[in-house]
Amino acid sequence: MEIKGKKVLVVGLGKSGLAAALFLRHHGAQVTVSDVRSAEALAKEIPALIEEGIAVEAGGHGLLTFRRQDLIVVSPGVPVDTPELTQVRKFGLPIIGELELAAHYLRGKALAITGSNGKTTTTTLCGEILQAGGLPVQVGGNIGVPVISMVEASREDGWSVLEVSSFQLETTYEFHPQIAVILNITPDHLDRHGTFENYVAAKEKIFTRQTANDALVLNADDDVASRAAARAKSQVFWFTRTRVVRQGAFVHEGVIMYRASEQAAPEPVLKVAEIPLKGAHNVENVLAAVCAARVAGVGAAAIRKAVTEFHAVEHRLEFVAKINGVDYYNDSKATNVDASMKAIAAFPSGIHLILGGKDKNSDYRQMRTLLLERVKTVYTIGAAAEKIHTHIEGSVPIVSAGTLVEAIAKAGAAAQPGEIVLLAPACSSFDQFENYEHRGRVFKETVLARRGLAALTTP
Ligand code: UMA
Repeated sequence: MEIKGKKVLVVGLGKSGLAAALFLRHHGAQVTVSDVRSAEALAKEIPALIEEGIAVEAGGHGLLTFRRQDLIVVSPGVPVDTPELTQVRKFGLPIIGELELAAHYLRGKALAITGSNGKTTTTTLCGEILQAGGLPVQVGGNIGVPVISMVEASREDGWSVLEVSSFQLETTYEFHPQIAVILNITPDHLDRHGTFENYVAAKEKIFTRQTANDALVLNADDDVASRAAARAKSQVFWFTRTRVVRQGAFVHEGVIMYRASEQAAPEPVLKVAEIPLKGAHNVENVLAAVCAARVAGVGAAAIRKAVTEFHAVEHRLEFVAKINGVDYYNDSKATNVDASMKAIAAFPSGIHLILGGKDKNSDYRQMRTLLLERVKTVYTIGAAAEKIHTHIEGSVPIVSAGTLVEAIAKAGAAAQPGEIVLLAPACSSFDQFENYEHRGRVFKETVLARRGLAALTTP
């Protein structure tokens, strides 16, 4: 893709927009950045951009600014139906995402992982396995490192392990990972994509450009993800906890096995009991990583070493502290209903569950049975509290807490030794926090302060 001398607009000045703008400028484009945030809010970013010769439009998107361009690069968080984008699309102006831009420049092979849940854990794990296997590897994408900022360090003989979201995939056209993984597809981000079908279609773009030389790793236990097989031109590898597959990874008598093809004998990789992560969903994540890593050429011994030494990713069912016999877990990354249910399913009973935040047009009614089975009390927080209350009323007791700090105080006071306080909010964080990491940090800091206090007051 030739960008030298072209007029390029970057929409959104978050992590992706900043990295994309600098990349484009360094490659000789005339760059403008447009963001809805005010100049004051962008005071940290603007001077550095001006110094680089990048123009900045702050405080809103101007249609004229959009119309003047040769190319538009959008940040993942910018909806594709933003009015200015809809307008210029009519004139045939190319609009791509930051991932698509990066795909044109990234050297070496890509292992891309998508799914509604488990992406961050599986991406991190894949990175560690490939590294243990001696392959040159870098990890990034939705996990927090814009792919465009990985271009410079990418190598022809190396791998980029990428967590990719539906937001990023929606604006890709040539993105072509040699290995693509779809972990699962359950309703999420319906506020952005409108319908579940649109969301699935965005996810499936991960393999649209794949050929017969590429591999698509799919969850045989997930109906929606499985259906992708019919549309793939690449070789499909399956992973499953519940059956035996002809090609892929599965569990046999407590051992994770990998089978390279129908003709090949299954080979043992590691025991399920050796996985150091909690929850059945993490067995799925490990199966997916085993499968992808074997396809990438990593041997079973290196995989076993990396998996057994792996620790939970921050904000993902992360153990924070035990206070007066109560365990506190931070699953701030559980930003949708399915993720929250997976976190609940990791504990047999006695859960004090903190739910709420910014609603994503989600249906919380699906949680009722599981709540009855395992949860003692729900503590609601944030903008979605009322809707959650209406959806789960009559299942378990609900305490309206308002804020996270208040919810921790109330749950901590009610929980008995042996019980769990779990933040698995089923919502995004943007009503009360900068992002889910911020929410997770507030949870951890509040819990740790409580532990300090408990230590002082316990004789
Ligand atoms: N903005 C506009 N116009 C709009 C909307 C937003 O100007 O119409 C501006 C905002 O004012 C802000 C900027 O765009 O200044 C934010 O852009 P962004 O939301 O794309 O955020 P980035 O900081 O670039 O982070 C993005 C991903 N964010 C989203 O997808 C919402 C990060 O994923 C990702 O880590 C990062 O790129 C690096 O790749 C976060 C996320 O929440 C973790 N992802 C979703 C998820 O996991 O559920 C998909």
